[in-house]
Amino acid sequence: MSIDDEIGEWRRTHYTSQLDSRLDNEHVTLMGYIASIRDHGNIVFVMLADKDGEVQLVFKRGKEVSNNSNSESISIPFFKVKSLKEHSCIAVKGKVKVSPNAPRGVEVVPEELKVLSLARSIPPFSVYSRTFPNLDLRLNLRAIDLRRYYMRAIFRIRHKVLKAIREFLDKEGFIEVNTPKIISTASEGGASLFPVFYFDREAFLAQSPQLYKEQLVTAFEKVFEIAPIFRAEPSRTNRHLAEAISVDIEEAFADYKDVMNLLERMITYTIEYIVKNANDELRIVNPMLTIPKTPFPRYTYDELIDMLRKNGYSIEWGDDLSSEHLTFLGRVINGYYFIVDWPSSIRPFYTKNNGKIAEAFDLMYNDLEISSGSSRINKKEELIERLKIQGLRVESFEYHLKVFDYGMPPHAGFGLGLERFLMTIAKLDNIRDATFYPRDIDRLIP
Ligand code: AMO
Repeated sequence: MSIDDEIGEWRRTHYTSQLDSRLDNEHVTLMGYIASIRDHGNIVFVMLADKDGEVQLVFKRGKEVSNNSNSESISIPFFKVKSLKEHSCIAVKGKVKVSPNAPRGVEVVPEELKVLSLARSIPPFSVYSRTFPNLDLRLNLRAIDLRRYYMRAIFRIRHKVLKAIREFLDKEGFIEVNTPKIISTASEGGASLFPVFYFDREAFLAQSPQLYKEQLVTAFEKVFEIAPIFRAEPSRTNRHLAEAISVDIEEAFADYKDVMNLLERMITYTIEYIVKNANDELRIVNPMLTIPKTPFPRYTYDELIDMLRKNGYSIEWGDDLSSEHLTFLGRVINGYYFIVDWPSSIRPFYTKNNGKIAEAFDLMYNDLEISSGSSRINKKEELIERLKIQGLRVESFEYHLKVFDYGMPPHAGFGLGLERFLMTIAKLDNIRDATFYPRDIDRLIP
């Protein structure tokens, strides 16, 4: 038989984070889930967690009979306390007591208890466990996995990172836009597209907002979008998702050096914001986070090719850097750094170049690429030429090319992978922990 209660007229008076010694002897109503239970027979300690923190509840046997005149008496049948399981959702009305030994310096002695949802199963990890190696098991129970304080800290940092980025770009005069995610043509080359049925036609999920954000600079000059990008990445790595969040910006009357400076300032602004405003979370995930020094080092592609060759790697000019190359570079160069002036043949068709070298950059953190960007081609004929060189069908891009007939300003921009940036801030080994339900070649459910 279920003992679940209804919330009824009860409403929370405080979050656990608001409880302190100034509330000694006050009556409070708390709600949340049970983080842990220590049962000592006649006394049961329950840690009640809510979105911001936790507090200890002390249930004592023997004070459970009430229903008479004494309103101070406690009316909780002890079998109800004994039936509690971790993760159950409860509400209590009770009295705050100063208790120097309790985790918050206060505890709460409940006088009434509602079991709003009694847990039927207990996950195989505690909310206090920092790591739990079986990722599949965690992902199958992801909503509950996020109750772990470690995961909660990551997601709270994620929220603050987004807040800081929006704040920064707003101050810089950018406006936030949204562009279609169902599209007719590739923007980043054809290989990694997800096809979808679109009424009676074939369409694709957007790999990036690239062409649309370029078009938007004609009217707004400075735009940004924070939205999903879709990549049919068949590889199983710790840094690729099939659905990721990209922070995209595009700016008119600017080149790649301008947007590199902007990106560098955006990174440091965000990290400074996190260092100042996410103390509790950093203590759990990355207490050593420091604000990186600027300017970030800039290496040309040529310099790195030389460095790789001198260290025994065989690489032809024009080859992309492989994960093996990046692993080596990440060991030699630490923290954030730019790789600039790439061969144009390995950059997307819209990248401005002199025929050989592209005005393009990647922002790296050790061996991890977290952003890439470039100056863009703003002349129609040049863009048509690049489409042909890269073997793309010019007709498929007519809708985009025609915008260039009406005065397209010089412009530049970048895309920053939110989950990858979060990996650097929260020191994550696996990108899957930077997102709720990672989509990859093996995972479509939940
Ligand atoms: P690019 O393809 O390099 O550039 O993507 C930009 C950034 O997005 C992130 N990213 C990913 N993150 C997780 N999983 C993936 N599969 C994945 N793919 C990309 C990376 C990467 O640096 N249109 C250009 C950007 C621009 O020039 O404005 C673009 O999409 O952090």
